Amino acid sequence: MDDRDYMSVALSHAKKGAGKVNPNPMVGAVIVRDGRIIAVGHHDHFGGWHAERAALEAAKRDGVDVRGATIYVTLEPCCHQGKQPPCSQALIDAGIARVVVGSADPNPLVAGKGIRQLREAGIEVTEDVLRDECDALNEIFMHYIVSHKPFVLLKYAMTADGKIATRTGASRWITGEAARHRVHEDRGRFAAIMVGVGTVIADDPQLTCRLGDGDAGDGRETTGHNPLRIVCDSRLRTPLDSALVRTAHDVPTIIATCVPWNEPAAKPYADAGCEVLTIDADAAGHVDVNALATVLGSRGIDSVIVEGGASLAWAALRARIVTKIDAYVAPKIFGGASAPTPVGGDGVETPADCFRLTNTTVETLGDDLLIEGLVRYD
Ligand code: AOF
Ligand code: ZN
Repeated sequence: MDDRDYMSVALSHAKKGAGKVNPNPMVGAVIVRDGRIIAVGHHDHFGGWHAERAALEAAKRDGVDVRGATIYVTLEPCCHQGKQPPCSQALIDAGIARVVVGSADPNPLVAGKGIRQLREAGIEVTEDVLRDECDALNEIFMHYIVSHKPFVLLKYAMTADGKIATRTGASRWITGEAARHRVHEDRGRFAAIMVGVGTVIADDPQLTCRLGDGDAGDGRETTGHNPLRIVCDSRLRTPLDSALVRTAHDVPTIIATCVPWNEPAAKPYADAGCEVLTIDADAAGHVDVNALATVLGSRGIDSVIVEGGASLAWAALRARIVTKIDAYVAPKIFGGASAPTPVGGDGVETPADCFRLTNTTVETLGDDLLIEGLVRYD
């Protein structure tokens, strides 16, 4: 086992915090001495012990001595007093001899100071081990901690001829099991999921995280962390008997609307357990999604999946709030001049006006393809 192998173990522990630590990062730690892993830890939930502390406590519990040992941490140890005491000091006090770090922490309260403090105390520090993997795991944290705006993932599933439904509006299912499993995994790690009211009316989705075999919207037990559900509904057209409203007492649900929250029309939604969040209208009279993203960010919502439909996708792109796009492509053709496509609105005028993706990757999931890319605004 070399440094990369131990960091890889630390990464696997970090992932246990998925969906529970937001808006904090997922962090894992592994303590090694004489080529043996003597303790492991991870940041388990928001406000809980940091990974380093969890590993040190595990060692203490098992009666193992960590003096002179090496610790592998997926993120630079913090050096500030937050909800938890600084990890850098804890490592110094514990007599750790070497610290191996994956990602640098862009949090302005840390940003290199954690590592400097360790070095000043005479601890050997190795940086950037599996840096790309560690950075990728915390793409949400890295974005949110500096921008204070949620990381927005625009996700859609379409046929090879670019349709998200048939001409009759039927869309279940376009992609197969493996692709749908990935979508539910994302729902488990993102803080919120957003749809337009048109999607609620057309599909009556549940928008919960169901990591079972398939999800037919059949009310099967949910598993995993359910994201906060948000409907962009400028005029309060969400059906009161929709699955979202009916389950709002169990799964947090926001209706973002231009209707004032204290209007009589808003009351039945509030009575059903929804939060009616009034947001100014944009130029087209819809909920201003940029203003909405700012409000969500200020509430600690670090990540949102935009899951349909076409007008919301366009509004989010035009407002420049989309960070990343996940385009699932199924090897099928629906055809139909009126069958809907993923991004609606007015669209751009010339090819040169397009939204471009960078850092693109293509993955095969069962019979389907997943094309991923970051949106470049310039
Ligand atoms: C670490 N190890 O496991 C985590 C770190 O409010 P607090 O005390 O939980 O601090 C949160 C900040 O600490 C967070 O923004 C990030 O910079 C860092 N998270 N650091 O050394 C950990 N979760
Ligand atoms: Zn810490």
